[in-house]
Amino acid sequence: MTNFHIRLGAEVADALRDGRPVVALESTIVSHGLPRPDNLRVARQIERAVREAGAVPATIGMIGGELVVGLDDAQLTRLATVDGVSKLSVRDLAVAAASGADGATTVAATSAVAAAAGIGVFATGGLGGVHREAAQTFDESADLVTLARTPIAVVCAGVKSILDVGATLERLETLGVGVVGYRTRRFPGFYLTDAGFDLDWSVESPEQVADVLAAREQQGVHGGGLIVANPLPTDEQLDPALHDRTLAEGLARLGREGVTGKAVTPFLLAHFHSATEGASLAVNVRIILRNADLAARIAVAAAALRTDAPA
Ligand code: PSU
Ligand code: MN
Repeated sequence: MTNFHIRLGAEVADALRDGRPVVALESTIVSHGLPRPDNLRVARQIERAVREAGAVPATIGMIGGELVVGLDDAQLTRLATVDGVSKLSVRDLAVAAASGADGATTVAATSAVAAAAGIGVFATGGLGGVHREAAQTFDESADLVTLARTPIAVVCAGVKSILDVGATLERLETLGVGVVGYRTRRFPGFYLTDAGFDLDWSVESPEQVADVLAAREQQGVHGGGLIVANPLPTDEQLDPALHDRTLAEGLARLGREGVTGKAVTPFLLAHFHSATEGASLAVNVRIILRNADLAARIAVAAAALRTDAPA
């Protein structure tokens, strides 16, 4: 293969051409973040949530070396069910393409590809961030530095407590990535409503997020990403005692089993899913569906602003 251009799914291509709302979705949560067989069912549910809120879903991944924005159902099924799907960050995209690989894109890779394709809003569950022990291991997700240079709004429920949340927020500040709480001034902790840190800014509506994006573009000063942190309501979070117990066990297993590098995040997520007997999975699914809905409403508001704008 020598044509390595990004392929747009037909529906996504039409929507982008017509200026209709599109929401990017990542595929690493499907291949590496959620257990089979729930992963495929959930991947389809996420796309449905985007549609129900009025936008076109564009799940991003690599099929046989081709980067696809708007995977069709057969391609989504392939990434959810075939063994040997690679986890692709930004640096892997070209090598994987030249190797003809099947791959799932992380938040970093999805953001970069979505922005390159002209998509401005992205929904996921949780971002990668600074790992605990990062002072020794230097393990910090490429999600952070990629968002520093990628003009996209990412709707997420913060970062998981498997990470060092405080250090992640400090790095986001250093890197110049905007962070706003959606109807909150507290940063969410994915499974938990509140990770224990204050935010400087909150927004109250999808329209207000669309205004932030319009302001960024018109000012032409800041080209980086915006994190829209959307917490679960407290009555829907994972039981905090169960959460703390499971986390302590998972971190101990990491050390005992010598897990490092890009295997760390999938390992801890799988530990949560099995150790909580599905409770964390149910919470994870609620988070993603809520984020998909909010991202779609932001994309709708942003498209309306573009239409209303004087030429
Ligand atoms: N956080 C989650 N679920 C996930 C991930 C993060 O709650 O599945 C995935 C995302 O694709 C994210 C990646 O971009 O893990 C981060 O991995 P790493 O820490 O190796 O950068
Ligand atoms: Mn890492």
